[in-house]
Amino acid sequence: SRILTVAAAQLGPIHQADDRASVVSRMIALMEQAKMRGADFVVYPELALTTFFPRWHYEDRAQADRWFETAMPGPQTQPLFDRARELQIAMNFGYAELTPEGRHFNSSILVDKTGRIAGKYRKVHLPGHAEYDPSRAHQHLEKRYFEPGDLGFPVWAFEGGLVGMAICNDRRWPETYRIMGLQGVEMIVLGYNTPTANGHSSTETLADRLFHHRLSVQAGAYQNSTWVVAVAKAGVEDGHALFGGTLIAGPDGKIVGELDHEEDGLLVHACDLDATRFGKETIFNFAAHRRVEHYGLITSR
Ligand code: CDT
Repeated sequence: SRILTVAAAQLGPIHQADDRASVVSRMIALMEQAKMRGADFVVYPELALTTFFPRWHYEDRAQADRWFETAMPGPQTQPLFDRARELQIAMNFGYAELTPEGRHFNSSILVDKTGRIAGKYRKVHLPGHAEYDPSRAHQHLEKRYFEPGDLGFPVWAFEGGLVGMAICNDRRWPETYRIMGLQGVEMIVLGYNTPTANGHSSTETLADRLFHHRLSVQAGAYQNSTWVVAVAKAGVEDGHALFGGTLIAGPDGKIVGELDHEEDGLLVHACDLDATRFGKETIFNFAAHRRVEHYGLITSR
């Protein structure tokens, strides 16, 4: 067996007034607990350093640039990298990326135990809308503040396994998992910020929304025989609720653990990467069983 002990590090709410230093110190506290519990790899949510700012409409979109990082690590995130290197723990977290060319992405990075950035992913599936929409109970302006990711869905040889990343809404799309599955992925890490209420529906319940979250993650795990580590930013941010549901799904699609609260907290599991072999060599042996001659429509429209 090849064990990668992972700690899903859920963050509770981050309000607009919470500065990066306070968030980084919360992340370091979770990292230290993760290390004490034997974790090799700590996984934080989407946009881990800030409030979920796409809920706020800025007429001048440049005003949203305060939520973006222009360097990684930068002065405020360097302590997180330093502590990870001291503790010899790998990490993944999401952040808003502003490139030197002025491009904006919803990004996620893999940082190895030496503190080196080993991989970067930029969110491909951006939900929501680009203009203020009065018909919605709340705004979800990811299409205003980010452009779609331009790096595809790579996987990396990382901490003894093949690891890939996705971000939030990506988890609802089977293509996300399959592209990584085709590269032999053994663990997908994904962070999310999902509103507790559907901005378009007053009948969809929290239970419905958690069901769709689990359904998506479990199906992706099973159909590609991979571990999936799904980590929430949760709780009520400046009056806006995000659900929890941080969970780890195994390569058979079963949930091995799930958090039941919306605060900062850890879910630790020793994931056997060799447990992905069975599915990959049998029912989901892609080379033996896929029929790509019938799949053309998926990429042509
Ligand atoms: N952050 C993110 O992608 N959230 C979406 C909410 C979609 S509602 C416009 C999600 O799929 O969870």
